Amino acid sequence: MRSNFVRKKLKAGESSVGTWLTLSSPTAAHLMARAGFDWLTIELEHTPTSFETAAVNFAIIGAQGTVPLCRVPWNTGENIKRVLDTGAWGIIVPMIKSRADAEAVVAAARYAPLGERSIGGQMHAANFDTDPGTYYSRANEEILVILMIEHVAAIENIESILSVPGIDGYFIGPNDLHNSLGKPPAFESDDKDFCDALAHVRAVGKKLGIPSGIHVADANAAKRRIAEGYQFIAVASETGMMLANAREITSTLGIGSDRTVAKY
Ligand code: 3PY
Ligand code: MG
Repeated sequence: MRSNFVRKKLKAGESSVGTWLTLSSPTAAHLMARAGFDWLTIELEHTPTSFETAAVNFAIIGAQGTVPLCRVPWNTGENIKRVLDTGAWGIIVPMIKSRADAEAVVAAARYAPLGERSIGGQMHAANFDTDPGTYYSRANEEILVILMIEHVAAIENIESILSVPGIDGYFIGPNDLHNSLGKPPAFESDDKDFCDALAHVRAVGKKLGIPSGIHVADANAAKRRIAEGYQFIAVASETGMMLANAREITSTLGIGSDRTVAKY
């Protein structure tokens, strides 16, 4: 059975960098899987991508030696089960606000005795290049489970959330976190409430030994966050990279307009 080197890196205290795939495109997934990122996350929360396309992309990404992850549309057992059973090597679950939310993630993502994931499927084992029996016995040690911290309620409940057994890390959603603090959405800011929230989560995560992650806008921001000790770094998205480069070309040529280009 293949091994999830991203999970191992996080456990070893190392950093790991990836990006979001927001296009519903196996071609884009294939090409991005050769770009050198450790992992790629198929984004299902804010895109039209179907479970079927996601499954194709998990296989394509895994075949290139890159770890296929998925941000599920919402924290439900059905979402988590379907993406793991069709070959994702890990999940990123949005809007965790309470210990009960975190426990529900673990129940859906881990097989007994840690959780109550249901037995079934073929593509999970195929993507790990093994047979289903081996997958069932080893999946709890290979599947990466990341909780998104992106709401003030999560900041308040962070200690009880991060102490749930079976989670591998947390990942800050800076845009939603700003929004939930009543500020304009942004990847970064000097806003005191935002910075205090991040510092509090970092301190609790460190105390509990839970790796930290965050979404950033570009490579320089990734370097800064890694230097601060963040380990699981998502840099923008393939769409953000494509549009930023396109806008650089059009602005150099003096054409087009300066409409904001979304980073993810
Ligand atoms: C956010 O910034 O809210 C995110 O969800 C990033 O992935
Ligand atoms: Mg978000």
